Amino acid sequence: MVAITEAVSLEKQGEIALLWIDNPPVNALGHPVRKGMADGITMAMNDDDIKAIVVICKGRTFCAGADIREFGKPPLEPHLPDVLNTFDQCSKPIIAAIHGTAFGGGLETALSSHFRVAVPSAQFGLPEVKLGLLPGAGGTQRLPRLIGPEKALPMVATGNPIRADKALKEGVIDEIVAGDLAEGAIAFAQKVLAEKRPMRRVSTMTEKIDEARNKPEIFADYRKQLAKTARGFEAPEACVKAVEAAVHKPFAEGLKYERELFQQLMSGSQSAAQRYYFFAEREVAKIPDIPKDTPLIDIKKVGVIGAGTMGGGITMNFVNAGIPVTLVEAKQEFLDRGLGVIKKNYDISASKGKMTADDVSARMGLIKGTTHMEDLADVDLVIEAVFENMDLKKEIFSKLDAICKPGAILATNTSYLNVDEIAAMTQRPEYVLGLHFFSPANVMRLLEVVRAAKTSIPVLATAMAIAKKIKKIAVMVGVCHGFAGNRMFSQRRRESEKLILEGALPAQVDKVVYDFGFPMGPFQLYDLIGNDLGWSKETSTGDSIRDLICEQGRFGLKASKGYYNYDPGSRVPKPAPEVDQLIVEFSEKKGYKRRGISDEEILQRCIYPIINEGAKILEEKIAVRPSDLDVIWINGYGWPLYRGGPMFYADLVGLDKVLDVMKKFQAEHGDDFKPAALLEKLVKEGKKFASLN
Ligand code: T1G
Repeated sequence: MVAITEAVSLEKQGEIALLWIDNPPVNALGHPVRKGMADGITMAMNDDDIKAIVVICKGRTFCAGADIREFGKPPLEPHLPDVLNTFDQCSKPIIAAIHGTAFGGGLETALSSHFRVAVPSAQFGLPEVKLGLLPGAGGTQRLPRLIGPEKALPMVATGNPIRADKALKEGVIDEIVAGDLAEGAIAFAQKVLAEKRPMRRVSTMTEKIDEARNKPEIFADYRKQLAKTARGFEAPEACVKAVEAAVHKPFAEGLKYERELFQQLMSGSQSAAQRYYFFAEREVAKIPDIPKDTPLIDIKKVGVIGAGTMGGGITMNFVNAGIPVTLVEAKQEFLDRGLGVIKKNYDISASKGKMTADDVSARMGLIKGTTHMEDLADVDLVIEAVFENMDLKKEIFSKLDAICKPGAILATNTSYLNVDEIAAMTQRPEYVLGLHFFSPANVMRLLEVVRAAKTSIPVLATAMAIAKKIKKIAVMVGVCHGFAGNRMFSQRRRESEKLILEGALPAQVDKVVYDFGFPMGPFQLYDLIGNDLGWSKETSTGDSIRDLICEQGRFGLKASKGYYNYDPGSRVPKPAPEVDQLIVEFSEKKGYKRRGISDEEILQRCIYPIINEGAKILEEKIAVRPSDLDVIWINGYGWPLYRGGPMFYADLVGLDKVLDVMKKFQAEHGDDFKPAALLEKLVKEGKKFASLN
């Protein structure tokens, strides 16, 4: 074994050379790897004893892509496209031997090789588009040549990976290797030599792209699909353009065009935001005072109290991960209804082919329904998901403390309430915390782990670990009204409701927020959530727009009318002039002189208070770092990924501008806009929120 660089070595086994890449944790194609690959191929080319080359990686995976940490820094030669052209032009067959995740530049390395073999568990993907980029080392030109543009388009423009069996079927790889990968790859290389197989340079393949040349509908149809799923994102369209170029341009020109598109995206704010988010999503798991090796509590059985929307969704998360759940409801009829909803959800997934009927029965078999809280005596974790009523929660936690075994973790799913007060109802406050799931709990990936004053380190570490097991993105937050996400959300709610009193109407506010990149505007969202959440006929005063529309039964989508009207069964909001009229009359009755409000003011009043509240949350140490708040807003509230989250966006706008606007609004609209001390401090010091990450 000869070391070529610190990350690459060459091993000779007879006439086969193995080019080993060893760059933990994911064999990213950083400079030492690129240089080692280039020099290794040159060495193998110059060694007459070597007849074929196997490129293979140590550790957990084949190259998982370019080293994202190098982006934004001056690129060091050799550049990956040049290295891969060396692979392509090599006169000796190169076999890529793949395990783990051949992603991005890793898959491009494999595509530049002449043959590809893989273990059954390997995955293949081009996730650059998720970073706001596109494959920049020939992937958009080689993949369509290998499998055709129709199959290449979704891989390039969505970034979703495929498994080895599908890769074999579509022709991405030549063989699946059972047993040891290195041995299998060597055997394959020997077969190639023995059979004198012709070199298969993907760059020279034309059959699949020739077939597509007279089918413009391939790209037209795909663009129609993208318009719905990738609204506002720049990278997916660039991906389509690059794949289209593979069909219409010679390889060298296509490479050049791909490089141009790559550099345009790399220099744009969307890719900066999406690359930032990639690391932000991983940072949330790193909590300064929780050591990585903190001993965890083994969660073998879970209890959920409440079989409503939240309790049912929470239950599904755990049984999906193979963890049995005891689901408690006060009355059998509510329990039966809750179990019925869970079963229906699984049946829908099965009807879509996402799981088999056996999967459905296996998961339902993991749920034990009961109306006796005593049945929670043997669970390791209980999650209370009952109505948002503090007295009820306190009563439940007092009972749980007596029923559950010592060492069982007791969690509340409350969205707002004080977890310290709930913990005080038990003799085990160190085992009490909040697990705030977002609705629908079996779909939304965000989970706020609410750290109460006395919650212990092992309990917190266990919560973060179990969250990962049930495929949630867990963000640690502290105790305050609404923790982090909802506390920031309430700022936008207040402003949206004030704006329609001052002169705007729901449709204008919603369009501004929708055009910014949210999946829907505030008023359409309220209709979706339900305008009657927390409202009751008995206590309604008729002194707010919300009260007035609820008194008319305009509860929202579920009533086919809210701020908007809805056709039965449709979620598409239709204008409700009667509501607009109600808004105008009510605001004038309250003495508002309605005025035209600019889209810019609407956007700033819906976004900047969110940023300002985020600054306060950081001051109070309710959140660990600004990027955690961005992860919360992207995963819990639909903040557009290509804008990086409220704190990233604030840095992009300029904190000095945000501060100036907040002060202007404070003068015009009062102390709701009083700038956070942290915002003032950062502006004074000429720093960004990023300096706190
Ligand atoms: N560059 C740098 N670091 C990376 C990395 C990468 N590409 N991928 C992962 N890491 C770090 C990550 O930050 C974490 O670090 C550790 O590795 C484990 O990652 C030219 C331009 C491979 C499926 O987008 O999808 O190629 O927190 O926690 O859950 O066309 O990482 O431990 O310090 O995610 O097992 C394209 C991104 C790049 C793949 C493993 N490639 N990575 O998941 O572990 S652009 C990607 C992943 C490109 C070319 C273009 C996942 C994974 P730390 P992890 P995991």
